[in-house]
Amino acid sequence: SQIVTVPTQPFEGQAPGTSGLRKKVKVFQQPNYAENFIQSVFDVVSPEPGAVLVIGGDGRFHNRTVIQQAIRMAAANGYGKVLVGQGGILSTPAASNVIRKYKASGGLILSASHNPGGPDEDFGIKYNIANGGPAPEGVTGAVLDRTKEIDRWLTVEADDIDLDTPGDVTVGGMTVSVIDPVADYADLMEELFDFDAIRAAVQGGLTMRFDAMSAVTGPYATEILENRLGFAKGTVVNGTPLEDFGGHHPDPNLIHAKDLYDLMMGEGAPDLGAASDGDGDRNLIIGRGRFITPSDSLAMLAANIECAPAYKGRLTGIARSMPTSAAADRVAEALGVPCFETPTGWKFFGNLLDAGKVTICGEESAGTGSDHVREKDGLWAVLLWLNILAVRKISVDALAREHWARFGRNYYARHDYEGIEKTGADALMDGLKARLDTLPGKAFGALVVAVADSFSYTDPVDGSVSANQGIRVLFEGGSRVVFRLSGTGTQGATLRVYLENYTGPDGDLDAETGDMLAPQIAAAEAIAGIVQHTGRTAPDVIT
Ligand code: VG1
Ligand code: CO
Repeated sequence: SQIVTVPTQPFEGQAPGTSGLRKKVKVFQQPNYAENFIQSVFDVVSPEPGAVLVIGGDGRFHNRTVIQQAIRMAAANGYGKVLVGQGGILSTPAASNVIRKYKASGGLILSASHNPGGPDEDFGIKYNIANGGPAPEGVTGAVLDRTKEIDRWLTVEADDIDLDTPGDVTVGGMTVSVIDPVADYADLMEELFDFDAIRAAVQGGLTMRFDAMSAVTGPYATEILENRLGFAKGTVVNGTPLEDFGGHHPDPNLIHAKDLYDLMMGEGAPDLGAASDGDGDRNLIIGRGRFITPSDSLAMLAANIECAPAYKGRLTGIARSMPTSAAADRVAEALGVPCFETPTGWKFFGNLLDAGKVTICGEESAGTGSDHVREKDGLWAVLLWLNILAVRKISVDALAREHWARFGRNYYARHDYEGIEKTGADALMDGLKARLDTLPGKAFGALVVAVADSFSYTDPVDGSVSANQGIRVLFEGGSRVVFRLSGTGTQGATLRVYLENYTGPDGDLDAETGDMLAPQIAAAEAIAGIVQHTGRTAPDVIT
């Protein structure tokens, strides 16, 4: 059918950040704004005629509007087929799976992840490539360049489709299949894990609560945990995806999932408490009376991965982002497999996974995943925990204690200073960079700096270099502080300060994290001048 060319002009600031383009909904609602970005993606990836594109999102406000437009644009840009989740829903890991399973050339994932949703909140668009993973920097850089010169976008004249009815329709000569967003994903989980063992444990009294935070994982968790694994009805709470996530931040941390935390620390807590974020790629794990940091979770899952049928005898390596604690490194060493340290953001794991160099990866920001897809995967992590607990017949707390007694404990926290002035944030980072050479040998309280550098990563598969990925200050004895600016925020700047202190198996393994990190917190302030540059005397969020 007739292709319509719509003239446009570039917008400033369409740089894809750590995980796609994220802005306020109001910014995305400007005429041509989303269209410019989507067209820039299509211009860069220039799909083969007939190529398949996957589209889905976390269901937040503005999701359906952009999906309808993207479908028309895909038809005008030569795609042969679009697979779209019913209701416009696909969790990020489910989208990654659909891309891989149906051999799509790529996908558009509409999400601002853990950021709040609604007319005055956030929206986002991310492009994933044929391996199912986030576009690497070569692609995102080219998309940014294209957004700066774009002068037209392409569409077809066609009505909105009915997103709520499964089946095929035609838009501008292109087929659009509205697919069940849950079934393929749930089937994949059933292939990976020992559902019989988990079901038996549930029959034997294993209990849990899963908080979907009124975001995308509700339907997935209900199908898998309640329908397929037999957990009691009501195990999944906040299970209906809402456009504004009920007015909350769908961020599974101890602040935004406080109800879950309180439940797990109280009398009569279930065995496992878990939550996921807006788009379903993050996970929070809390045992009865025991919070597990994401860095520890990666290490504990890797150490016990043999419990899950799909991973038996095939752990080739572990990868973690640089700010993630070194707990996983000790497991890798014990298991005799390599451990890779990458910059923040899941896109850096893609090559390692494709090359078979690693099987499991994780980030301190509540992201864990494996080579089953090319995104981090919240429910996957929950199911691997359940699989391990069921097979080993052990509690979360006992497993953590056993782990630390063998490997030692990496006390860990992240302090976030959100929505600070960009000038102050840049001055803090620039000041740090300028002083890096002067830091080694200097003492801050009892801590002496061993190494201070700006993290640069050379991808071992394609040799590409990503510089400037955060400032590391490593102290003698193995503790450290890392400074980074967030690449996912939509307002001002966010400073992240990552703190880590290792205690060996013979040390105090059951201390308060805040106490164990006090020297590193004081050193971070002395080294970076956080109060002076941010005007804040305390972080907004501690995770
Ligand atoms: C944050 C996290 C990072 C994660 C990214 C996307 O990025 O630190 O580890 O990969 O969010 O996660 P930044 O640049 O703000 O620190 V998600 O669940 O928002 O897609
Ligand atoms: Co997310």
